[in-house]
Amino acid sequence: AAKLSPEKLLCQLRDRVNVTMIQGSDSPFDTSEWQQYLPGKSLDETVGHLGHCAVVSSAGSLKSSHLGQEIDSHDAVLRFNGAPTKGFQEDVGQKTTIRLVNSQLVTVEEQQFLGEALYNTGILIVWDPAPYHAEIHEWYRKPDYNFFESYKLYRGKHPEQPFYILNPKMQWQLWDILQENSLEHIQPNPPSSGMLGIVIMMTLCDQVDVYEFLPSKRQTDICHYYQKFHDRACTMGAYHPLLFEKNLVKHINQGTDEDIYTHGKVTLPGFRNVHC
Ligand code: NCC
Repeated sequence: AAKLSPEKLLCQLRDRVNVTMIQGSDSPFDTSEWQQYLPGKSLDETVGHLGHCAVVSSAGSLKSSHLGQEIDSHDAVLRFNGAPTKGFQEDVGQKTTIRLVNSQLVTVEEQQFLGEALYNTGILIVWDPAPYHAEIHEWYRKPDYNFFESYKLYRGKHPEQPFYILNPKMQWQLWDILQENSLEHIQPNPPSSGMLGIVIMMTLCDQVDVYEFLPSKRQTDICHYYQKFHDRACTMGAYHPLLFEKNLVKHINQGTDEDIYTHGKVTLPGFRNVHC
């Protein structure tokens, strides 16, 4: 597969990746039971028009980065899974506008998810790995992790907090573009939360700065900035096609290599600023 130019690749992402949240009108969620749980407002309506946005990976290389102030200067900040701000403000900031969580966390770590205050700030979005280009009904019958009950419990406890379910079709639309632009065969597993979060913010914001997705000079085998645990697979990928995601993001970066090296920072245009 020939590599597309960065401009063409941005157009492919803009035109082929459909970022949508499950709505009460989407069968099989169009039941009175689901109506009471799914948010009434769309994500667009909830966030409004966003200018400069930041996506903060959970990488260990954020440690001692002192990027907190810079990250918080953005209009909106997206974080992942259980990544905390408390105690780490100096490096990762304290603003959380959106938190993207995977279904494994919501299900397997249900006690923490329902109990820990860190989840109560901002807008929550949960996603679940679906079979390749599966119909929404097929996915609904057999999700990777059955997070639906936990979602409902959380909604019952925090009815005022916007909490969306990402429409699973997005992950494979994005995966197809990753595969088409890679010379190797990619394992058929969905993109990481990191890559999904980057594309979600590109749909909502004018400009997106991504921190420590492409590792800086602080690159380390420490998996997360908030844990002591070492595993190179966190940065390079095992289940998720992380390496291919990072190559693609590098290709469409509009910032400088110096910014990657010193800040682990990549700058991407929002889709409304992509002209095809
Ligand atoms: O680790 P995780 O990811 O929560 O990290 C969020 C995103 O940050 C980017 N990242 C992270 C660490 C690192 N050293 N380099 C990075 O680039 C990645 O883009 C990553 O997606 C996930 O994607 O949802 C993931 O979730 C964890 C785990 O389920 C959650 O943290 C909840 O506990 C997965 N780990 C395990 O299952 C053990 C991880 O594989 C993917």
